[in-house]
Amino acid sequence: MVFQYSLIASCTKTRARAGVFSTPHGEVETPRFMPVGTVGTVKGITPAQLQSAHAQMILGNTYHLHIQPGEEIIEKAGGLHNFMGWQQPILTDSGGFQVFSLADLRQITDDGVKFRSPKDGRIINMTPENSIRIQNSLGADVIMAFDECPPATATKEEVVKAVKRTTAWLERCISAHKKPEQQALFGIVQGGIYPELRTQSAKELIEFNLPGYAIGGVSVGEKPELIHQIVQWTTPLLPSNKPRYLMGVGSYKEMVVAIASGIDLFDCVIPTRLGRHGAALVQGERINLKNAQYKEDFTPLDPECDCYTCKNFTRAYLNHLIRAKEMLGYILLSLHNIYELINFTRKIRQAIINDSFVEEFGHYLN
Ligand code: PRF
Ligand code: ZN
Repeated sequence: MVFQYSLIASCTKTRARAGVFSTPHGEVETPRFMPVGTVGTVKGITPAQLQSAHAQMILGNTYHLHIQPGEEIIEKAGGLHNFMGWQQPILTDSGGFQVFSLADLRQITDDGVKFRSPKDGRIINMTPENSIRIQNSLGADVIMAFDECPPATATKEEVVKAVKRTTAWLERCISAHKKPEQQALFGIVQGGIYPELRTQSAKELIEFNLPGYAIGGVSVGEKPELIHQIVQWTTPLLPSNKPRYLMGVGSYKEMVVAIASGIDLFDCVIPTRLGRHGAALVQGERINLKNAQYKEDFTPLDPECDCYTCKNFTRAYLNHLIRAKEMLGYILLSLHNIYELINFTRKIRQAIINDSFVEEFGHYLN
């Protein structure tokens, strides 16, 4: 059945679980990291390369795709899958985070968010109805509710307001959603660093019996310990028979802590952003390939990694490409970084199935 979450195995020592989420464009084995393809491309990486990195679901952004090229063009192309040549699952974020973090001159009301387009300066009115209409045109398998994500500096009163708005906006998202059979609408829990507000938000959202739920409003500048507490507090409040998605988180420790609480899905721009800056994730550490120490290092980037980059090229070659500012260098590093984070979640999934999650990954939990 489409949008079904099937449990495959549960860890006996934590709330970690392995599952399969089915979508119209195929299955997503969870827990899993999802690469970010903001403007309809995972920067520098072809769909074939994404497949070779075991990507299953990738992200797109309503905010960016609405500004450029516009959802009309993507709809004419037959939807985002056809437009970008990716026939596996896609999730689009609602813009509810990007308008708050990227747009300037924005004006937030109960109706929605008005902002100036960074492309041509025209005023864009992003509302729950508009976000869902755009996401219906883009045609992703999973679409996200239009939420209000307050910054870490927000006062408690502002977070109270954001929780209220997020629930009211969810109701409007559900009414506006024209394709519930083809596209699963996920709700997003807000509530900042306040357990009682997280509880209220989760309780209000699960009343709508949506096919999946996300935790938003984390990793917005608060301390890592607070991220862990929020996730540990909120995740068990979400239905266990639906996928759970922690938005914008993709560091090793945060993912392990979240998985131990029952999170299934993650996304983060970190692998491609690091790659574009000449850096790689190697056995849990960030290394800068521009460093002189790699000039004559004829070993693979990560000898234990099976990605295309590590199987075919040396650190010396990558060092040369980055120093020469050759685009292949950034591409090969991005590809490795994506492979690395997806593979990290694949290894965790296998450990959950073997019931060795705590033995293998428990050191991240301290
Ligand atoms: N809401 C939405 N997208 C998001 C977030 C959110 O709170 C976050 C928070 N880190 C990342 N992406 N809609
Ligand atoms: Zn690699």
